[in-house]
Amino acid sequence: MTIVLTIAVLVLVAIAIWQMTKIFELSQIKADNSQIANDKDNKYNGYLLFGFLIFIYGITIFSFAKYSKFLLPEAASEHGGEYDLLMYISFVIIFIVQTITQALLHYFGYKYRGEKGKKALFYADNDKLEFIWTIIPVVVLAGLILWGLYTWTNIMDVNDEDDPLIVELYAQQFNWTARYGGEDNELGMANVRMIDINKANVLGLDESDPYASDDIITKELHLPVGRKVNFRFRSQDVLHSAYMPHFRAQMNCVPGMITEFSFTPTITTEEMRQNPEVIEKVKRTNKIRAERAALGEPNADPWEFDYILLCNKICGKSHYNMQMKIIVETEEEYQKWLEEQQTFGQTMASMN
Ligand SMILES: [Cu+2]
Repeated sequence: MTIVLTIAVLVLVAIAIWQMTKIFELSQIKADNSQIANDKDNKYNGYLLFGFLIFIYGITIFSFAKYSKFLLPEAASEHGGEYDLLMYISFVIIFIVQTITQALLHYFGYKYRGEKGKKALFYADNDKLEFIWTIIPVVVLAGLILWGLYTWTNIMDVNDEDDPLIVELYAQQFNWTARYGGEDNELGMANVRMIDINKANVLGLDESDPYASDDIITKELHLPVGRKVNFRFRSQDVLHSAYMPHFRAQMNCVPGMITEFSFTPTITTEEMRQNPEVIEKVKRTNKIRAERAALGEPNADPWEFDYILLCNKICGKSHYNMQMKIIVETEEEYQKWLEEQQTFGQTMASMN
């Protein structure tokens, strides 16, 4: 409400100033009513150009200083570094080109402003110049694209080398479920048509499939550090997208088909909590939370960093809250946790 009122006041003040200038103009008898820009106008507009240049540089510096802290911490997966490097190099190139071209654009706009008696030079073309400004972007863009394609094929190569852990991520409005292959590391057959809520067969596993009985269904995603994980994604209802920002991983979950993605986690949750950027972020968040607690507002409990799986497709009204905790831990911790979980066979047996 305050924002609406503030905007209304600003608009009214602007209208008032505009009206007053008009009255002032009318009161000047010897006003120059010509619509053609004179040297003074052109010079004035030239300076405004410089003003605008300072504005865009200023807002860039301001954004770097103020918002850099919201960037993700170091990548927690093997391929993440490669991905980040590609992005940062692209950023740097865009930044440099943008800084130089904007300065030139605004400077020449000022330098060649209209002046009485000044005539534009007719200059048809210059092959050498055109060659230079074509070949430089071609080389740079081709380089970026080829490097991007190379990185993309590397990242998207889902194969069974290095004994990967097989995990299914199952999406539905509005939660995630994980399924592990169990002892045999092999997922049992599943289909949404076989979902049987009465028997707690929430993922539609084929009860007659021998691979299914040792599958483990969980509501938390535990991953052993240093082991490759091959994810299979399914969706029950609409398009979802499994987004694991700290691992630089995202894959759409499409009803009626299985999509795949693979990565190797390299940093445990405990180690990531010691990362200086993460410590800073936790500190900032908990400061806000402490303020909320003092005011008796909700969501005020102290927060501890955890990796997270988010839905990154707007899939319905509770989309914003479709998330699952990811815990990266040592092999021993992971095995210990796994042993505490019930297998699908055990769940079924307890239902009968
Ligand atoms: Cu979703």
